[in-house]
Amino acid sequence: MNAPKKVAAQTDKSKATTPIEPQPDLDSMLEGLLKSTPKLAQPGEVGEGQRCGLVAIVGKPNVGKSTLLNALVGQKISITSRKAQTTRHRITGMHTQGATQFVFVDTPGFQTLHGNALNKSLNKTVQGAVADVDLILFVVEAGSFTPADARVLALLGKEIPTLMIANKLDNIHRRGDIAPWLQTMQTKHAFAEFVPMSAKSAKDIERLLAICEKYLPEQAWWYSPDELTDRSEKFLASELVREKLFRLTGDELPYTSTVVIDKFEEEPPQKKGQKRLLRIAATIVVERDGHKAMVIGDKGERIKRIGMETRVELEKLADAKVFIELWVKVRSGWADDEARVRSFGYE
Ligand SMILES: Nc1nc2c(ncn2[C@@H]2O[C@H](COP(=O)(O)OP(=O)(O)OP(=O)(O)O)[C@@H](O)[C@H]2O)c(=O)[nH]1
Ligand SMILES: [Mg+2]
Repeated sequence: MNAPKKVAAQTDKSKATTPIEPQPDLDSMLEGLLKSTPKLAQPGEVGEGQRCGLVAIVGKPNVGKSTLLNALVGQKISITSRKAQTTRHRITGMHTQGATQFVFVDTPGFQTLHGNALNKSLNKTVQGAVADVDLILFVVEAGSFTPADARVLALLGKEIPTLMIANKLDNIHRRGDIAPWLQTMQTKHAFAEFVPMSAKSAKDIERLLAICEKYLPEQAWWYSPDELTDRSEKFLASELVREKLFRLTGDELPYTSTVVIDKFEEEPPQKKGQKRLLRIAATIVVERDGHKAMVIGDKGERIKRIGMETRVELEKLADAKVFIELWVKVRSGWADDEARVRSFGYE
């Protein structure tokens, strides 16, 4: 689904892009960052007017973009796993706080290894997402900058303010090592600011929201303040199945498996006080017979667990009772076949 069109007003970019120089050591640099970030308005304390804008989250696979989106939104709407190439769609997540509505866009990790039809489609999604936004969060792993990161950076124009998010800072044990690295990052692109952080730290997320806020134009909100995503429950259901599949199969299952929802029916509550019921049937599509056996597992244990974990999480997310039935099908070569990639819901 497309993100909403922007309304006329634009950020005052001259104000917004004042660079913050990395300091010789991380602590003083973070202190500098903290001093430079305005406090967010508190709920109910509506300022001079509303602010609203689009913030794209981009980076190579597996740097933590979706983890970051979920933390910024305050609810899990984008699936994550320790495998690269988890996200396959552009996913919009909203966060409304004080007078400001942030509209974040999570994107697939930009692919540089294989040029198959699936990867071409994923890259097109990334390229589409960085055009016409107010701010870009370019995510890398703190202390690392590889050719794959450079290729993502090359997609970004100079005219949109871009923050360098050095994520997974919690993995860096000698913080002092990060300062010289940040210094070299200054030569890679005209970043508006450098934000070393961990997507898993609530404090860092709050700080990042405060930094992002000043780049958003003053304009009316696009969504009601309680909306969290533009994605449907049906979409979230298929994504959750894919997440459990990825997480429960370890490294042996190639990333080219996908999930198709065959049935998604909603029944109203039978009695007062009961929840509505979602009846779902989904097919996991894999490339080989061997993969099918892997997904099913010994005596069907694995597929049962995928279904059970999906149900538990979806029941919470959708506040409904869920019945889910899972099937596995083999469709060899689907990820190389452009028509089939499209028929499975990729752009
Ligand atoms: N230690 C640590 N791990 C993190 C952090 N952020 C994300 N991760 C982990 O990194 C892995 C990848 O996270 P994702 O959010 O799925 O990464 P992604 O960039 O969306 O990946 P793709 O969708 O495949 O491009 C997961 O195992 C996360 O738990 C962080 O700040 N610290
Ligand atoms: Mg992702």
